[in-house]
Amino acid sequence: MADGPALLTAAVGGERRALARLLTGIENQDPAFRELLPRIFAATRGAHLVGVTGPPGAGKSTLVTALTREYRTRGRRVGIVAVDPSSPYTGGAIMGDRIRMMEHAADREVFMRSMASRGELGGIAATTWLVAAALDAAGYDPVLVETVGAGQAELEVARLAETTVVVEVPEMGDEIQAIKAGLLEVADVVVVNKADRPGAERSARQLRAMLAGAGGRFAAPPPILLTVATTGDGIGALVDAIEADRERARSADRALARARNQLLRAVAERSRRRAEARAEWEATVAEIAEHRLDPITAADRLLGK
Ligand SMILES: Nc1nc2c(ncn2[C@@H]2O[C@H](COP(=O)(O)OP(=O)(O)OP(=O)(O)O)[C@@H](O)[C@H]2O)c(=O)[nH]1
Ligand SMILES: [Mg+2]
Repeated sequence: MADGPALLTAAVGGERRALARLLTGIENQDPAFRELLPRIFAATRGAHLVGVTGPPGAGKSTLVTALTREYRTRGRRVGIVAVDPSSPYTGGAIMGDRIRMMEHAADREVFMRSMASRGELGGIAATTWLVAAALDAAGYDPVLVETVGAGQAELEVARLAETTVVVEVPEMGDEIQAIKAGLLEVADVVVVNKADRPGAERSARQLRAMLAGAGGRFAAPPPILLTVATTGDGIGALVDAIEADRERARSADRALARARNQLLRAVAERSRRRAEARAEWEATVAEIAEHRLDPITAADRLLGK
């Protein structure tokens, strides 16, 4: 990477090709871009960072497209990050996302980025939100991040959003319940999409009961909205709900919780890398396997305590 600062300046100035190159550098965790991170953070303009997550096929991409349309009518420039699902049964989603997003492909005020999740735990969450920060610096607001809420890594991505929209659909099978419960914990707004299908109202009632049963975890239970992403029904109200959450997301306690999560992720990831890079890593692993050393003492030793 020749001139990072110049690239950042160009990206912030609105050059789409510069922005694309910047995002690639961030995504690849290119060491040259490491130095740029403080500048990128300093250049952010306070965009609303919105996560859209939910089970495979719930209509997240269609919903993001519809949200983009609505935000555009409100005069907003929209950044989109789609974290490609790594699970095999959603393998067709990359193509699907591209096709749906073609509606906005010619719109200069919309910037879309697809990211490979590569199944690498820990790295994705941090990288995704750095890409979102770069889109913020380039003047996009909101930045919408789509992830499949299927695994721990994806849940971490959702947790790092300012406002997390959890997308459900009517009449989901029982096997989805576990995912649903895990996802609901990170929801600021809940959407029952595909409300043109039977059972949408009933699903909304069930979700309301689940959220009420969660006890004191929520200051106030998240709103539950019905949408039909394919027709745009309910999308205006959804944008209103997301906008209403923007201020709440910036209250001191939520902002601190989010920052604490970001820092925890970064510390965990960096100490893991540092430990793994030590020459005695493999020998230490063998010592633990042979019960000559316990893992806690080993970790202290590797991290230089
Ligand atoms: N009937 C109906 N179909 C919908 C609605 N929203 C999306 N769909 C359809 O549901 C299918 C999946 O939509 P996607 O937007 O690709 O879903 P997704 O959650 O992004 O899927 P993955 O990224 O693969 O997890 C597509 O065939 C959509 O046309 C809706 O409100 N009603
Ligand atoms: Mg999708």
